[in-house]
Amino acid sequence: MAEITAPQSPVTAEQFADEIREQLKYTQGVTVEQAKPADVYVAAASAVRRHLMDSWMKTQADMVNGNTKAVGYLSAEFLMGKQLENALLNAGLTEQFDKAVEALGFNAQEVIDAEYEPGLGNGGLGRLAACFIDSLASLGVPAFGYGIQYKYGIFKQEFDENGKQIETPDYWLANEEPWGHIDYNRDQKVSFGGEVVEENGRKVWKPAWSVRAVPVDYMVPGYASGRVNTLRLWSAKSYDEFDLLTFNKSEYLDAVKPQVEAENISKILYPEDSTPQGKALRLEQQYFFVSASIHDAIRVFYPGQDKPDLTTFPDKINFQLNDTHPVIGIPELMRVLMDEYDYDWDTAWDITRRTFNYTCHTLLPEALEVWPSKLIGELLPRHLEIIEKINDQFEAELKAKGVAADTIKDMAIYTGDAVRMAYLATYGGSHVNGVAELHSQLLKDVTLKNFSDVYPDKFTNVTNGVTPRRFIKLANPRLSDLITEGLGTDKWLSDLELLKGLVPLADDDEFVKKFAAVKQANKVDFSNFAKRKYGFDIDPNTMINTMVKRLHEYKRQALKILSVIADYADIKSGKVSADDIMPRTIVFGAKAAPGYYLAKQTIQLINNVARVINNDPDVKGKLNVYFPWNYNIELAMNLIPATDLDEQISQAGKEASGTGNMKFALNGALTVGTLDGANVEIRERVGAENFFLFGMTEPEVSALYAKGYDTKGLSREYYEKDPQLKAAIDMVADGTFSDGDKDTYKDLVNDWLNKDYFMTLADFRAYMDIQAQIEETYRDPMKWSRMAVLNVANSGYFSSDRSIEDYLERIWHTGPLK
Ligand code: CR6
Repeated sequence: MAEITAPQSPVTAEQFADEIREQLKYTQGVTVEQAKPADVYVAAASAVRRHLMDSWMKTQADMVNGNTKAVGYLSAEFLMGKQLENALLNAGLTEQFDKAVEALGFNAQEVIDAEYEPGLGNGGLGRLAACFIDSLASLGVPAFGYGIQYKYGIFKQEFDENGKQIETPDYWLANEEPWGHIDYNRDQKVSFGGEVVEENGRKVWKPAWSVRAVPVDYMVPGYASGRVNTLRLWSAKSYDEFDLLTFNKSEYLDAVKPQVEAENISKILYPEDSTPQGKALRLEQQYFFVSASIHDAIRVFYPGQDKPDLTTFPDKINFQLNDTHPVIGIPELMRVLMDEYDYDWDTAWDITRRTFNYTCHTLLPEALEVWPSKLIGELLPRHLEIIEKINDQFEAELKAKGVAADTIKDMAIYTGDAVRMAYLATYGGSHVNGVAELHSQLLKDVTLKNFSDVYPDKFTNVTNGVTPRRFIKLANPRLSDLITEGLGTDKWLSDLELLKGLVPLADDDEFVKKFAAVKQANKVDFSNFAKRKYGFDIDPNTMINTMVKRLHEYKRQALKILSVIADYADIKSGKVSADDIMPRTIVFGAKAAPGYYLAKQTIQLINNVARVINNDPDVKGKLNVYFPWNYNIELAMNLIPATDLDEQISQAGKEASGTGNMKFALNGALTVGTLDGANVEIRERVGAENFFLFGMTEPEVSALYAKGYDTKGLSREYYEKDPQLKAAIDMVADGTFSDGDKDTYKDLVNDWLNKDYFMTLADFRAYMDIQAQIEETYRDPMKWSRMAVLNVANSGYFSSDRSIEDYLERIWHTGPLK
């Protein structure tokens, strides 16, 4: 019998059933007989919250009274996923729940399915924030997640009859949401606009309008740590609900205008990912949650004090800036310290610099936010003054260090017209980190090179990670059981490096067969899930080949679909017999930003390739493409454990890290990928022989740009020279996937042949070659499964617990609560 260390609650299933009954009756006012699964879900959520309450209060008290510095993770996105199963796991109530719900006459899965998934993030960055607060709690480190409770999360994706993406609003709060507690008594006032005047020799900001920031608190239970941290998401409310005078004149809409305007601030998550959004509302959102959070932290750590000693603030809490979105917090803390608490500039600067650290998540220069000075001046006039002064001080410092004048100019935080938030963050905080080794290196060598030359010690790396609780234990219970059996303990769930103990089992045929059986059972489950949810008929006896991530040119979904088309063209032209093809099911999941034209065209193409191929008897059962819409965490948790082959095929030097790659490796999928982001480290750990590497490296990419690849139209040469590539592109151009219409994809085709900035065509041949090698390997099931076991065994490093330990050591210099 394996050693079990998972949390165990003292209550029995009968007691838990009584607690659910009680919630149903006294809070919701429904009998068990009247209750629907959605009622039972709310009742169970409330019941599990009660179980966590004492730990939550104790964690907060210990945090304020103890002397362990806390972490404030400031993030515009927290992509949490459904909460119930995770809360049950961490409260030790999973089994009790299953039995209790059944005893009440319900199906546990139906109750779990009743939860609506909150989508308060775009993709990797938001999900990383969710993994990080899970790990902080699991390690017992006192922490707050601070963000925005958007009323509408990332849009819901549908496809129309032409395969085009349709975005519909995601009103996730349409039904009762039992997890967030709205704490009207801990609100904060956040102001905007107006002007700065001099009064008695002091600068005084006279704002024009204010909104009320109301916190909505979510518990963040740790796994086996006894700790529960807080995710505090701010919701914007108006101070002037309603103008009665206007209302009485029957101008109803005008009467609610101030309310609507104020509440707009937390209305919607910007559906953008790695592209700029010069929208005033976005800056309002950023300032809104950061200002409220800073004031909140002062309230929490200096309770009841009018004149707190804020020189100790950086010893109470360190704020991590998750990308540039919260960087306005730097001038805000300066303003609070000087204008609200009377500190002089130098003291305020010292406190600020010691409080903040910055994580950069991109290499695309256009994704580093730059705000027009005019906009900041209108919205936050006092902050613009402070930013100018920070810039003056910065320039003087650079001069004193002997930096050349034109370099100083290149490094300007404030250019007159604009404010560069990444530069402000780099100068204004203690540390800057990238999210994978290659990325951190490129930040130092390219993106922030001048800064790293002057402040080399500021720069560090923390490779991303994912939480094994959600992405192995909850997503893949079969594999979890097998790992526990193989290791003789379940301790790996809080110490993922223990997976290394599975390495010898890759040579144990019995174990490898069990492992393959787990994968097969997961594939059957996924096939059923896909039938139920999408009406798809996925054959679980084919290789499941997955590409899920935001749709972006640099990620190169186009490369994948072109390879599918090339295979299809080979069969249609008789060059290859369908019988020789290894049966494969290709599954895509991806949302495109609503304004991203080529990304949306790619979605349309994938959908139509799926339509044509899946209906063609010539390739039936051999080559299938499915594109389940609205990719989200629920779909990820069902698809990842069922995947044989994962695609991480971004152009080298563009994907900062990737975190999907880690989830797949940990669930025993093999990866086909470029030397990019965290792929590099995954491959290093799982072994080059257990990873399908292809394509240009980052230096090769740079060299090809230098030759003028995208400016001189060099991609066309690849098209001309490679008949297979030519056939695939011609098939897109000739209307095969658009009912004969040659215009549907003309912009996409034009881009491939004349620009192809992300070098899809240049990597095509290498990609086709590696796919041939993959097929050959897959035909040997034992070999494939052994490789998969070694992927799991050697991926323990990619736990977000390890990432957080690196942050603790390299950046935050704090640890678990005593
Ligand atoms: N899009 C990176 O592109 C990384 C995550 C989390 C991203 C991705 O490679 O894994 O952050 N960047 O670090 C941004 O969102 C700016 C992402 O999710």
